[in-house]
Amino acid sequence: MTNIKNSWAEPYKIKMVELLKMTTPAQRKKAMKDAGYNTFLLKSEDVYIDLLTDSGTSAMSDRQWAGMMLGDEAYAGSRNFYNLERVVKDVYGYKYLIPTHQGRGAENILSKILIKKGDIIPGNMYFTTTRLHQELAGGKFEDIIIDEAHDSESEFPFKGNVDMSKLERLIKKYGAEKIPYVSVATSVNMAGGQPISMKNLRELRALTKKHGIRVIHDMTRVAENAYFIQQREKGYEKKTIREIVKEINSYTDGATMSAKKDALVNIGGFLAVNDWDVFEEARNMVVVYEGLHTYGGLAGRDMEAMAIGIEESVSDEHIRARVGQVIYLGQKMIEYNVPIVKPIGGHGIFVDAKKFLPHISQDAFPAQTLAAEIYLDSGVRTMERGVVSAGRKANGDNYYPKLELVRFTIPRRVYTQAHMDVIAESAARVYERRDKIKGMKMIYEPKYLRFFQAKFEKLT
Ligand code: PLI
Repeated sequence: MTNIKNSWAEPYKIKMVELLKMTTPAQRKKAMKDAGYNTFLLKSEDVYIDLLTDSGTSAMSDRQWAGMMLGDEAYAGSRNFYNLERVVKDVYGYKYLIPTHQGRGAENILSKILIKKGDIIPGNMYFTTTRLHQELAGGKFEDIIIDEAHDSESEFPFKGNVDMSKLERLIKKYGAEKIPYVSVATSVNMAGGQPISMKNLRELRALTKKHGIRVIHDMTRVAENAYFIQQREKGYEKKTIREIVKEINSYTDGATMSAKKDALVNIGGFLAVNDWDVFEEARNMVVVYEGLHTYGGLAGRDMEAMAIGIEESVSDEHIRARVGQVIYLGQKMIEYNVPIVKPIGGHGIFVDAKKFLPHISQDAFPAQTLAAEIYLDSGVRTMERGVVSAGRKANGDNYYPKLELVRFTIPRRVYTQAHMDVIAESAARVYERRDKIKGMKMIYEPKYLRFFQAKFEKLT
């Protein structure tokens, strides 16, 4: 009896299915070449299992779809806005809400309000759109995540933690008045979906309070972070995900949210703050960039689906199955000796392309190459999270991130365990023939967020 596992299973059953197109190797070869070896430029109908992102790709529940029918499409004062406002206050604990079309809409508004030219924004690793909005507003991002986050093999349980000594050094060097806020993410995306601990958040709150610096939370995947706190941090074993999420948020002054992830909707986001002055300015600015402050670029039905999705996202059963599926895939990859970032994170498996393809230099884009090879093998679409995503500094030099990763991102409530097996087998097959794989050169590079639209050619 003692050997019987206590498995998780999905806390839902399937009511409708979407048929997938299977492709031949020849079709994939043509599609990949036409897409300039950039998985972002593939047509979705040429993809079998789509692990490009967990953003906006979740399956909504029957309740969310029912909520869509209750959309109040008034230009001003939609009933759905007030529902969303109530849920954000109740579940997340922030006082004031400004809806936006998605996360970067909130980042734009917040950066414009809080950042002045020459300001420094410390953060626990960059995120592409977040850093770009900080830079466009005249600020400079400084990485203050712990060193372990840059090491794919470190098994430290909270690799999303802020290194307080790095933050203290920045405060000393520039002065607190040059730091409008610390940008702290839960489930740090670029580190592999790694969590920050509650203890670290408490320490961050204490230090920033002493210096009068705000903490702004990128809460895109806060519920997944809460799961790791529940599983790994002493004192939180018996707390619910909902309680942990609320406590995390209580150590911060405001948040930007891409509701397309945790909150289980296909579009939507928001800015939420506790400070009336920031709210007042944001409420005014949102009219310029998104729409009136009671819809912010969303339809009433989108806000209703989001309000319901937020409630579903903090259920313990949901999160256990969600992260459980990611861990299942990661363990399969480990069994096949595929080098992945450890510990396994919350929203996907991050394969270490430097270790997978050690013969390809970072200038020949090992992660971009590997993402293309996985697609060619099986029609599974992944994405680069390495030197292409990192982009260029203001002086034009490339950023060379230590982590050169391919992200196998798992959409929520979409794929089955059998899909996970097929994905791991594809990674293992490509790993077996890794020595024969050559790198690529970039033949087209757009100015902003180049990873979305860049094109490549295979080196011969
Ligand atoms: O894609 P948006 O504009 O709704 O959200 C931007 C955004 C902000 N923060 C974090 C941590 C993200 O992961 C994020 C978007 N992520 C995408 C699209 C992804 O594929 O990971």
